Amino acid sequence: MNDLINLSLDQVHALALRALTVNGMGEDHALAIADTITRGQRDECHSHGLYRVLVCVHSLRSGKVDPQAQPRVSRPAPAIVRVDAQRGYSLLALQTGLPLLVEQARELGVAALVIRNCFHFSALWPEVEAIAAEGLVGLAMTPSHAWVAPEGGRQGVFGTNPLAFAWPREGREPFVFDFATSAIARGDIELHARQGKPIPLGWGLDAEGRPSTDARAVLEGAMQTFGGHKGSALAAMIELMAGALIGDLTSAESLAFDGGAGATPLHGELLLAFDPARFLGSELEAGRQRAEALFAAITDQGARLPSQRRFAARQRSEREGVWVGRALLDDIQRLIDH
Ligand code: NDP
Ligand code: PYC
Repeated sequence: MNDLINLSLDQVHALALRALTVNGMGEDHALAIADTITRGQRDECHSHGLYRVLVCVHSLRSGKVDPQAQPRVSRPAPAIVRVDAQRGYSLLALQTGLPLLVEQARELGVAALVIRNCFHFSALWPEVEAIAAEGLVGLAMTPSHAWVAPEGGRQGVFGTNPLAFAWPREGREPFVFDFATSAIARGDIELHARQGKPIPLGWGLDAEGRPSTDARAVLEGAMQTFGGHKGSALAAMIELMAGALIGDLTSAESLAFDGGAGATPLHGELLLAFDPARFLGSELEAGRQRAEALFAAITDQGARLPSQRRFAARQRSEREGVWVGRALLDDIQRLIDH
């Protein structure tokens, strides 16, 4: 039986930090990663919370990641901030680039942050929420490994390619969505496989291309896109925008680089920031009110906004801590001990 253990957010952070640093991750990277993992666990995003410690440490031990890499900034055009992560994890590069992105978006109205050459494991909502916290509209996307078949096909071409968006709101949480363009994040299928649970039809195909509810069979076969051809087209767009356009690896190239190591994908990320004040000028307040009318039209009929579940989990976790399965804690402890 997988008992649940209650941990405070400080305990989650300390555990992640320890597991990363004893396995050789540089202090600055480990802190940035532990922060993001703690946020994921806090918001009950289980596929991108403490579970990711296992993947990050496995990636470190594979020797592919540079645990001390220091990001390098360049400015290929006024609206483009580029940060080369130098084959380190993405989050230090993000920390370096975000203030520059915000500055350029305020100056020009629109700006792009291009992160290249990074190992990327994390959910994108913390990244677009950070943009919205500056009063800007944010959009982020990234490839991963080619695990996802195009609609009508049966072999992985696309990554699970998340797309996240945030719209700032006065005095309240932003409007945020963040989802994989596959039917579900791969991390969620991995969690089902760890717990021996079946998955719903529509998430993936087995190695023979047959729809399957067996999580392990799908991990060895191919995942499916969400919304059929629509998710397939969005996944292709992300390969183009956050791969070919920014001069970094596609999901197929990332998987080839991995060469069976099972490490975190290596590729790039594209983040865009839009300044409503620049778009709207004297009409800024009217624009805000029109957005609020849209949100009210959704919630007034009982539908919920994306991220509402997450924000509620955040409040609960800050009050009561989080519940983590003993099996996961034992696996993390083993990575600390050996
Ligand atoms: P989900 O399908 O669980 O959720 C996607 C989004 O839909 C969330 O914003 C969620 O809000 C919202 N949502 C869910 N149900 C409803 C509803 N009934 N009404 C309104 N909104 C709803 O996510 P995925 O499995 O697709 O992705 C999970 C995470 O995995 C993401 O954070 C993503 O960034 C990450 N990921 C990262 C990858 C990487 O390469 N770095 C690759 C793939 C995924 P809420 O959270 O409040 O439920
Ligand atoms: O859950 O699909 C996923 C994922 C890929 C890379 C990081 N998370």
